[in-house]
Amino acid sequence: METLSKVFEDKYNKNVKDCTNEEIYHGLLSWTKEQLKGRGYQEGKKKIYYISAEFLIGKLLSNNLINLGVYDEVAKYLKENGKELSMIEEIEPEPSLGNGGLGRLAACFLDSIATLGLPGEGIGLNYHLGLFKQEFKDHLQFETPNPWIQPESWLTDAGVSYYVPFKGFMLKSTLYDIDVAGYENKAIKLRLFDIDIADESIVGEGISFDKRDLLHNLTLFLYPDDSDDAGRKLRIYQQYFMVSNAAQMILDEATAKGCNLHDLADYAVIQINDTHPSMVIPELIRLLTERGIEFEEACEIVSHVCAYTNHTILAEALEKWPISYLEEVVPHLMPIIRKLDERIKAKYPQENLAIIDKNDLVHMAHMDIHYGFSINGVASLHTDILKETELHQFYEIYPEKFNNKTNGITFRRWLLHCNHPLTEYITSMIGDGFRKDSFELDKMLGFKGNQDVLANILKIKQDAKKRCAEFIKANTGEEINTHSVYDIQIKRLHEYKRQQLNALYIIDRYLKIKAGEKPQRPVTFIFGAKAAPAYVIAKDIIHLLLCLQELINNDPEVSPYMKVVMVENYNVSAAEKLIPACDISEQISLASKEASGTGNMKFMLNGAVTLGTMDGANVEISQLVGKDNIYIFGESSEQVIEHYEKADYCSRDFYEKDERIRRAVDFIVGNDLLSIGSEEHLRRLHHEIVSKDWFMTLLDFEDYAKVKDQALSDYEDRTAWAEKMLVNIGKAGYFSSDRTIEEYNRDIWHLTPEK
Ligand code: DL6
Repeated sequence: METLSKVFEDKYNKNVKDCTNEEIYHGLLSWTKEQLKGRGYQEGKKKIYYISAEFLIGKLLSNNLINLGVYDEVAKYLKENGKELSMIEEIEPEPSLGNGGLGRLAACFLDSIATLGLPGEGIGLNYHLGLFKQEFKDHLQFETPNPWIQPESWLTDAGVSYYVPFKGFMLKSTLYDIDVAGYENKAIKLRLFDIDIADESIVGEGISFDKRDLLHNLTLFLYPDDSDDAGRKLRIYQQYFMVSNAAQMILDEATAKGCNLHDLADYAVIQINDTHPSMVIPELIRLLTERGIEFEEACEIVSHVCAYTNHTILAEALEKWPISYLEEVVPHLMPIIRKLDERIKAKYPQENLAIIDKNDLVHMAHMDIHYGFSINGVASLHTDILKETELHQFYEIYPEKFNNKTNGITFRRWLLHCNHPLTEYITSMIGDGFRKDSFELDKMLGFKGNQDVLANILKIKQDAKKRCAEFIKANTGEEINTHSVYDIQIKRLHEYKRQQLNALYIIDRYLKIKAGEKPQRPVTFIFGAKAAPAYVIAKDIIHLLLCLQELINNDPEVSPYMKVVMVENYNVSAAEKLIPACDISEQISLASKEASGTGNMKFMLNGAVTLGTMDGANVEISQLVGKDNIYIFGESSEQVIEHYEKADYCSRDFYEKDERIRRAVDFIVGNDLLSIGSEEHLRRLHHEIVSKDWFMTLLDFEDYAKVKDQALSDYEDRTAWAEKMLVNIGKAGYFSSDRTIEEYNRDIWHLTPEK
């Protein structure tokens, strides 16, 4: 730690003992950046360029120290000098450069690409303000700016710039790099393009700003509110800026290594993460033709370089841009897109295969599928649904392009960093091989009947619950009972994820307690979620949860038996505190709608038991742990898809026929909640559930309540529950993103790892 001590002396002329936590953070930041550089970068002839509009990297200090293999040493050195690394971690601002699963997956993938020694880079945008900061006032969500870039940060100016052409003007980019350390391996770079003239001062009340002021707003926000035309066009500006920079850089790097452009596929493979980067296809074709390659050959070259990952089957999330918007923003791409479409129409005249449809909408995913060489879903059920239903017409013509890559999570962040006690315990039981070969976790299963091991696992969970209660107290002001069951649902707020189903269960339980049915053990229902600023019903659901929190936690007759807490400004750092403490992991999306989920994997790895539908990766979790170690409820994806096809689901029927459901739903607009919350929000939500309920909440209510009650009752047999925890931990090895990235490389990228 000599070099580290020297940093504090040189930078502040002080001994570490006398430094403030802020000074220590900044000293550690510059020291860690040096260590990362010293490691060197993964190199190789062919590189993977993972292009994504989101990289939800979270705080980086501790993760980098872990991957550099110096975490314990640094923590010990600080302790010896009277400082706590956990306090220093708190100083770091969180880069929230993503919304949820898709962005967090991209961050996990970078960690695994580096760890496996693959030459690669992430490419995205350097948003000055990450996903908004969420504040609760009057039981409502408000959004405020979320800056994360300080004068000293993880960003390094790469000294690289490109000019990006838009209609009538050019924008010059600046490239910033963030080094991502491999676990005990070299680093790779996350490359974030920016404009120097972005201006945070144009942000007005909340997060409002002039969406047409492109010269100042282009890289200001992750996902500008796209509920109006100006917001949607700004997205196209952002997306094109990202991919034009990426394409120029990729071609430059390849040519510098000796590529003659005809052989680009030997130098570069591009993973298009959802459709946000899809314009890279016509942009690469444009640049190749500018550099003298014939259009037909350029199409052929690009088709061997680009691969597409689909992350959703929600129709509204599959981007379709009006031609008129593209003409306005990137007119030079439209002739190329039209030609790409004509080539397809000449071969496949069916309307549902077209890139440009009869309403003049450009289907970005269709372009990816026709002109990419691989298309993958992110969990086995999701890929099956893509093949059989959503993208069936494409599967019929390109069966060889379709493949599944079940998502994964990096264990460095989601176990080693967020749960030191469990990591140390596992290491003491099975050695540290699991850190590099996650399947070694399986060895934990050998201790299934061992009472001491089970008791230790329960103790580790209990300690995590205590730490989590402190976090909740600080975040929400609520005191929670650490001997209650922690039932946790943390994820984006979306109707398909069905936080409202959980809310109805909470109301039902509240009514039972009021009627004298006192449960033997209290339950704490914990939520964390941000709603997209323009998503009205999602915000209404947050309002309901906050009103329930107020009502229930302040009712002396009920609060000893149950509490509700909604964590404010849920983000990666909050997830790291909540996940180790969870008993029951709520994964209750309507079957067929959650492409995969990755929170489900983080929870199981930390010894929570899943309560979920047969959706996304829950299906694979249930196959791995077996039915005794997971709680499954609700209709299957086949049944749900059939309801949609026949249009035979009517929520009002459930509401009218089932007294229990009606009482819970009507409670939303009863006097208890109306006296706390806003009538407008609560009535709108009530109406939505009774007369629309697009994601079939009421269909699954009865089974959900039954299975959840069963889980809560099983929790009382502490030894049997600890066995379920052990099985979940032991079987989590499959969900390491190292496994996922190995599969991407084996089937799609074909890179040679550096040893
Ligand atoms: O693949 C990562 C992640 C999945 O785990 C989630 O199930 C899925 O919802 C998410 N997809 C998106 C894209 N848009 N939508 N909705 O965020 O990807």
